[in-house]
Amino acid sequence: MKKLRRSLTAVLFLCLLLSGCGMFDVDVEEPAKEEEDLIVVGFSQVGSESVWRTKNTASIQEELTQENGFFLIFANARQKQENQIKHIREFISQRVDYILFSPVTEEGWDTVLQEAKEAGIPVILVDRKVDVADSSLYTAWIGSDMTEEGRQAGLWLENYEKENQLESQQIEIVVLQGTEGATSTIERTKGFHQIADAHENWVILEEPYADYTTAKGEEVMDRLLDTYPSIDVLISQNDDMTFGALQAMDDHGIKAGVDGDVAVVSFDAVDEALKLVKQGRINVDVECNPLQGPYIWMTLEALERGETVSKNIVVKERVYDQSFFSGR
Ligand code: GYE
Repeated sequence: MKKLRRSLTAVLFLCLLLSGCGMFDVDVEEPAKEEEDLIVVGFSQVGSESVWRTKNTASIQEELTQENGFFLIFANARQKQENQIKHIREFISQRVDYILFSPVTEEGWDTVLQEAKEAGIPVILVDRKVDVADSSLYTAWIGSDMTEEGRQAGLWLENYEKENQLESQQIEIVVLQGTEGATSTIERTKGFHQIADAHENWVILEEPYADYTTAKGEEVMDRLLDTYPSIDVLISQNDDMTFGALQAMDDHGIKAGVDGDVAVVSFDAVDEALKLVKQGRINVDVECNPLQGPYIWMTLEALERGETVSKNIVVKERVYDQSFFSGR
């Protein structure tokens, strides 16, 4: 591993030399001690599709700093798997110490992860998972229990139904799913169905994908409102899609939230959305904790000490509805 770091240092110094900076001050043979000791991490992030994602990126960048002993190479995949495969191959040829990545979708990683394994580079998955035949292709996954998040959404609706004595009525639901094939989408849908399927009076009208973006959320919700005249509940798998859906409801003259026409269940619980929960525009927001940087740091440090780490490292989270703000 030291060798890998030394070669990165050499590359860095070569860059300095080529760019003409400090040409006569730099001794390539004896690189600065601190740089030699940095742990080199290549990180391929899904994209910048949501507020959650921006916070997640910031959390990782804040922890994997040079002061903390890391050299982070950040790459934005712009929601495309082909970009991530390219990034991983670049990290392999740069001979990084670790590859960190949040896979945009679960399938199609066997070949490139096998290449990383053959190069002896440990892979740490962040947030989303991969569906591979051989689980030794990655060292650990750090993220949320998103099936539980989906279940929490269902349990909230169960309770809402009871409180409002709606058990004997038909409840018409639309679900805005995130990115097709992404772990967060698959698991939130699965968890919600575990509860929903036990209620005969819950009718899921449609579950279209809206890619976790505000623009898509608005476009898809607009169509759903044109198609279905009596939607009772919106389950929106992230806050950004919810922001778009709220706009679409405003445009249709439909009141969302507490005491509105459509009850709104959202996921992520970013600050901007929690303000809307407080105002009653969103009924409930199931938290997905984006602050994974400290967990990643601890995992990398443990691996550096030669320790074995857990295969699955799950971050803690909670559910926010109005009772959180009224202090009940
Ligand atoms: O909920 C959404 C993001 O995979 C948990 O991806 C993540 C999801 C998150 O774009 O906002």
